[in-house]
Amino acid sequence: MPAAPSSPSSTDTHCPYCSLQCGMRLRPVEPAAPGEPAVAVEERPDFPVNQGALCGKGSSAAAVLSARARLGTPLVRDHRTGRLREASWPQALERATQGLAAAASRYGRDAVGVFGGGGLTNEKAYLLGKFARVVLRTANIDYNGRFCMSSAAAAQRRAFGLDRGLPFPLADVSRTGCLVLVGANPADTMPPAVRHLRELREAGGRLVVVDPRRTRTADLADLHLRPLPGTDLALALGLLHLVITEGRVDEEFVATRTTGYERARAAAMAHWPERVERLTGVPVAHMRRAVELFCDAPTGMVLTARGGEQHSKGVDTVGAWINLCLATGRAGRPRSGYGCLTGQGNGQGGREHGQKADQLPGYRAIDDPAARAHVAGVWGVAPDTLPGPGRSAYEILDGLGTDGGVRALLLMGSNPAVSAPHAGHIRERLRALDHLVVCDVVLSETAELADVVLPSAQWAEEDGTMTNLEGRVILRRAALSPPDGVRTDLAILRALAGRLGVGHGFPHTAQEAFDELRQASAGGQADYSGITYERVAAENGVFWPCPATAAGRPAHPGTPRLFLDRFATPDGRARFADVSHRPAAEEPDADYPLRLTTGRVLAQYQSGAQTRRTPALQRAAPGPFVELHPRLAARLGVADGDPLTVTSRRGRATAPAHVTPTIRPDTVFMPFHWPGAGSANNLTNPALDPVSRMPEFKVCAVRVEKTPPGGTA
Ligand SMILES: Nc1nc2c(c(=O)[nH]1)N[C@H]1C(S)=C(S)[C@@H](COP(=O)(O)OP(=O)(O)OC[C@H]3O[C@@H](n4cnc5c(=O)[nH]c(N)nc54)[C@H](O)[C@@H]3O)O[C@H]1N2
Ligand SMILES: Nc1nc2c(c(=O)[nH]1)N[C@H]1C(S)=C(S)[C@@H](COP(=O)(O)OP(=O)(O)OC[C@H]3O[C@@H](n4cnc5c(=O)[nH]c(N)nc54)[C@H](O)[C@@H]3O)O[C@H]1N2
Ligand code: SF4
Ligand SMILES: [Mo]
Repeated sequence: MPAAPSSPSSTDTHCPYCSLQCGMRLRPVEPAAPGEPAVAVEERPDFPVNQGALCGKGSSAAAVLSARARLGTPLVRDHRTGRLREASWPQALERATQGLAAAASRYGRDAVGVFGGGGLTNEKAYLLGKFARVVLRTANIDYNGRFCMSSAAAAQRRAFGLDRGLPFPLADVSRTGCLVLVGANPADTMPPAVRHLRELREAGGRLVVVDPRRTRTADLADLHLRPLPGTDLALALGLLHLVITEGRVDEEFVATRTTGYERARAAAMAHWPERVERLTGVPVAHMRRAVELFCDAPTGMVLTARGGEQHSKGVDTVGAWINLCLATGRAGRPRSGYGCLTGQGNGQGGREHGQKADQLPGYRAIDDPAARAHVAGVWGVAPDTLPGPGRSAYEILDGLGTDGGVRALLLMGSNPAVSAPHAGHIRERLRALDHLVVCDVVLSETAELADVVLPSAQWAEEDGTMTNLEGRVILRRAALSPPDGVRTDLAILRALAGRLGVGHGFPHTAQEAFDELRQASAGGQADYSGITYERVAAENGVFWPCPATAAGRPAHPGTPRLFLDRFATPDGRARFADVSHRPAAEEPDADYPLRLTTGRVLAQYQSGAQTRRTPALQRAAPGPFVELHPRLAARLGVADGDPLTVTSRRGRATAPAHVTPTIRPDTVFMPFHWPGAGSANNLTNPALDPVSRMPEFKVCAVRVEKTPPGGTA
């Protein structure tokens, strides 16, 4: 679809926040006051994912560009006072590189770590990975995407041989027969996507929502299943059991396009409906109804998000939902399939191009000799100088400042002091570092702990590509120049590399970085070599894989839909997962009798670093709360608004009660967007999935008490 014409002075670009990467237009305006942004956000109806619609975060995104909200100069920690003070760029860069180099020479190269973010552009993620492997030569680089869709990625890889959030454009969702949303609340987390759900319903399609809470998304559904947090694996097995016993297996699809069915079938047979009802709390009648809706429809999709994935069994849980799709032939066919709603703006591209501990650009495995040789060739280094796989995000954070752990950390695009599980412990670990360098646009809670803070330019001030939840590579264009005193992340990496003795290979422009990334990705699974800035702009995004073609040949069109002919496994068949129910890492007991689950609210984004600085959003969602059912509230003698203390084995959080019948009586919910006393991550359990290393954000055991006047319970 051609891009709609924009007025000569306005810039077509995309939202700085979530993985929809909604199209928007930035129009130059006279700043309302000195230091206020010189652009206004406007609709851009030609972008097919959001068709002009924006949520409140997108429409208020210009606020974070204002001088009031953000960092305007580098900061270094003063040895005498212990406080951060303003510094010049040369001073700050010198201090930053000295600290990194000192740790490497004292403890070895792997004692220097890099922690990235899924909000960074492809170009930044690529150069951050290159910086770690070529300049620091450390194995220990990982990113916050590990906390996001790593379980779905691992499960998709296991089943399909490839992982791309959605294997089809988001708009296909409105044309399927029955959509099952597992642990996803797009009405709050991706509001413009709701139009596709509405279109689905208008076209006669069915919607099933699986969530322990009756969310605004569940309100749109034909059927709402409310499992106990942490029991989706059992639920999916129970549904497969019914599919089998009711004779609804697509035998022909199973025989011709899959492997491993027999074991999956045996596991499902051990999860009979009554057993699953006991484990999940979902009545057998509701399970039967779900199977009826899913199998009676001619086509079907299952999409998972963090509710089903952020578990110490997240990979197996997603595997069980994929099994359901495979057994019913709802995969690798038009209007059918499994997909993951990725979360951050570039959660997808961020891992494809080298921020993940075990991956090189192009979605290549870092322990594959051919992959190493290819990427080393592009980087002009010997393959054996490239480090091997490093530790995962939580494991890096957990080991900070310890023997054998990371002693100096470069952090770009994440705020783990608020967003990591067991965050009280992680804040201690961050403080125990010899040296912490944070590149951010604001003084985040993590930047407050740093030795050096480098102020970065942001989305509207620089070019760069992002890969949205559909695997569509889109282009953000600079609409403004960065304020004085602020540098782009690309310029920061180039300066750090230069001071650490690598004076080349860190380009000046994002487009040069992208052209190198294309070469590095060529021949890999996530092949971007045929994608150019010009094409992305002209075609409203290009879906990977998109290999370059020989001169004179037509360009590759990109791949909006995957797996229609074959899956990306060596034999072309999808693999059933051999999975069985297991309990959460921490189940309730007499001391901690309730389940806590955590998630998001509409008006705040992640650790809140940006949205808490946006006045309209902060007014809409000013602070944390504890959602609990009226029956539980009555049992605890709690009224709406009463101050509550929530305690887990790891810590305590205090926040007002929000009494609502939309939650299960055995479960409480807290959003995680705020630091301080009400921070949900004071409580969460860092138990990791054995394959994806995803922490169990979505379930731990807690006690809830009314906070007595003047103190904690
Ligand atoms: N407003 C807003 N939007 C965002 C973000 C944000 O911070 N704020 N972040 C972005 C990012 S990075 C991400 S990853 C996405 C996340 O998007 P979502 O996954 O939609 O968001 P969550 O609120 O984390 O979780 C979704 C639902 O999972 C449910 N849930 C909790 N435990 C369980 C369980 O055990 N099983 C099941 N089935 N469901 C459970 C919760 O009740 C919640 O309604 O949102 C993106 N969009
Ligand atoms: N309890 C609980 N905890 C969770 C979750 C949950 O569901 N429950 N969800 C997890 C998930 S899915 C995620 S994705 C994580 C996210 O949690 P975080 O990784 O903390 O994500 P953000 O808050 O978006 O942090 C991004 C930081 O980068 C900065 N930034 C933005 N743009 C740029 C840029 O271009 N350059 C630089 N240098 N900095 C930039 C922002 O100001 C901000 O400080 O939280 C996880 N934590
Ligand atoms: S849904 Fe996501 S991408 Fe779209 S405007 Fe809101 S935050 Fe931005
Ligand atoms: Mo996320």
